[in-house]
Amino acid sequence: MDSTFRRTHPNHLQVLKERLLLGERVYLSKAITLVESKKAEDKIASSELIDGIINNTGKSLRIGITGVPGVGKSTFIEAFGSMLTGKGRKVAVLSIDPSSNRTRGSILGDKTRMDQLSRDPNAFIRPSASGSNLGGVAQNTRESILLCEAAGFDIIIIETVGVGQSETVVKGMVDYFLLLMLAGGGDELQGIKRGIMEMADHILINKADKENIKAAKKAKEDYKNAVHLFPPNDADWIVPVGLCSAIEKSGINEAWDQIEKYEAVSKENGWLDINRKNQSVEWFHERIHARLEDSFYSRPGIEDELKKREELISSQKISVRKAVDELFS
Ligand SMILES: Nc1nc2c(ncn2[C@@H]2O[C@H](COP(=O)(O)OP(=O)(O)O)[C@@H](O)[C@H]2O)c(=O)[nH]1
Ligand SMILES: [Mg+2]
Repeated sequence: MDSTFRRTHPNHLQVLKERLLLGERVYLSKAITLVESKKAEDKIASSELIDGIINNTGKSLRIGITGVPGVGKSTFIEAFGSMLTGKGRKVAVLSIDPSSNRTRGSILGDKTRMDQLSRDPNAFIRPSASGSNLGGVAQNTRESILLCEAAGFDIIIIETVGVGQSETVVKGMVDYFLLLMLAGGGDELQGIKRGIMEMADHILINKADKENIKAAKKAKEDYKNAVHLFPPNDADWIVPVGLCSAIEKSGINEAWDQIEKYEAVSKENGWLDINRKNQSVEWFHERIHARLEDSFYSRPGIEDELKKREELISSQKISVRKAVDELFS
């Protein structure tokens, strides 16, 4: 949100809140920009905004989508999201990218893969949360989810863009975690670590089309066998393994059927609720850690203080314990 907006609207925050609650996407965008801002005054306004809409949140189904770059996540979301808006749902797509050196170009590249969805009045696409600090990115995305919900979006899709740590972070903010895979990736599961497979609520082998079909069917059986060996998950849910082609739009409806089934089962057995409560408590502690770190490293003169002690520690003139004690005394 720029300062012009603020100057011309003395009650900018109230206006922002009202228009957001009306589901106006332009204001949803502005609200997300506000919570992503690092400016102190914007942080205060963000807190007030989030606080003011908190009773209008929590009613969506939050779905995380992961898989190696190129597996077809964006193409899948285009097909899947359009199918959902066709059923009258309102779909928001956020992406999470912990890499700092990502170019604006690749963000736009993603956007063009969701061409149809980006023109759909019942969809909202925001590929912006990125940065080198994963904790900060996660915080922004979590608040963006709340803002999307307040704006009436009832399906929130989080696409992981970066690989590595982001899967765990996304798993910690969604109700359902969908892993896209490719057939013929070899024994090492295409760089997807076993841990990530164990986090999945659903495995879909994408690009099951044309000459790829046979290999995809074989992969499906292999993954099915692999999934059977995993310990049962907290949701008491047997992880389905399916096939799809995001390009040919096949397997998309079947995937949604499974997700609806999961939603029904996990509402019924209480897991959806328990999981969200656990996630909020985790988020709370994460924020405390972040605030402590922030306030420590922003102390006046802290850089010199640290440098001085680093040297003393390197030359063994002081113990690490003593150096830390001094900083907190
Ligand atoms: N044959 C085939 N190609 C696909 C399919 N889905 C995606 N692709 C292609 O795979 C490439 C990567 O897709 P993209 O959606 O950007 O993958 P992402 O990096 O996981 O988001 C693009 O060239 C897509 O056209 C599919 O179902 N079948
Ligand atoms: Mg993508």
